[in-house]
Amino acid sequence: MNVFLGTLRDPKNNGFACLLHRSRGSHYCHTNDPLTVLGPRHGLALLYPMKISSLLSVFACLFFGLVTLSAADKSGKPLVVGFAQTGAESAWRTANTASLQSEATNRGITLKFADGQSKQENQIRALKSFIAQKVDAIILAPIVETGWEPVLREAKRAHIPVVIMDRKVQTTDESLYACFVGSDFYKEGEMAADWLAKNAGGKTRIVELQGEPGSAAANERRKAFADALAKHPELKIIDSQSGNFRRSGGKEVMEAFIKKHGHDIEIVYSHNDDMALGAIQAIEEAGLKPGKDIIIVSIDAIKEAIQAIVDGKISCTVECNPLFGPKIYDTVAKVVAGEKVEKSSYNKDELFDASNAAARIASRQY
Ligand code: GYE
Repeated sequence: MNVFLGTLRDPKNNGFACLLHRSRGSHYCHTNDPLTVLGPRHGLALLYPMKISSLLSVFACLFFGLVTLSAADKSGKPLVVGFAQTGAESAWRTANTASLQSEATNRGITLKFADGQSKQENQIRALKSFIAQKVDAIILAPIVETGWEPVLREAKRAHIPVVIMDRKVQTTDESLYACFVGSDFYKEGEMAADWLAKNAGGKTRIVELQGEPGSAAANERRKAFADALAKHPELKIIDSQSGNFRRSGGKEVMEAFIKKHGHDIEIVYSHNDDMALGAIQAIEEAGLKPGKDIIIVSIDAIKEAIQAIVDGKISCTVECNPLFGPKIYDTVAKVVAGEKVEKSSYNKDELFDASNAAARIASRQY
């Protein structure tokens, strides 16, 4: 039997977390990497891949009994969690799904996964099914912001807490969900605009590739960028359309923009990296040079986009970290246990450009 023993955290080491399991008399300690066996026969030697400081704090934590047990309800039964994902529109999304699935396995959580295939009605159906199955908690990554109240009310009536993950919902009643965990999309849009204001090098005419219409990610990234540009009247958005956060969408919309505006386009602001990478294809096929003729600023910081910075094709990408499996289940465990949690908790994101991309690419995990 595989028993989850707990999560060891080291606040001094970027919140480094190690998950401990016991199986057939051996202990397993791992992060998101494949299991690192800490069995009796192996002793300390196999902990070598971990940083020594982390290793010391693991034992310090054990010694002082700071192990946080999670992933079980009050009666000790493993948690059953329903996860309504938007779909698989981007590399960000795939990494997010993988993070939640692998972390559920690590913690012995039974995860009921529903792929919404980019449709709100599918996600609503999934939520209703989770409620009927009486899951312990629901994680919802809402494709759009509005239209959730009736189903959230059903969950509340059934006493099933809903943790909103990644994108926000708009409700008139905040008690309909337990809390929100995700990135600050407004800040991301602002960071992209600020970078541009400092580094546009005389280029001024912008086309915008918007994300999923009606999604919090697209709404906030759009508004923040426009608000920030108001302070820089030389920078102008000459056209804006949705590419639905997809690579194919980014390519198609960029082709149409090039047809319509030709050499007038000097800058692309893309709400995610997949669309930016699609736009690069369109720009190159039109015989233009991304990064030179047209500069590109984007959001997500997937590894492929960091590579595109190294290659000189993307100028900057603002991170939006999708790997919050550990954080989301820590939150779910607290909510299920009736503990108080922050109503909105934001991940910390940073910016990548030519100054740091090459040095950081090897350690990118998504
Ligand atoms: O930026 C995009 C994804 O909601 C933050 O959705 C997420 C966005 C992300 O498809 O790549």
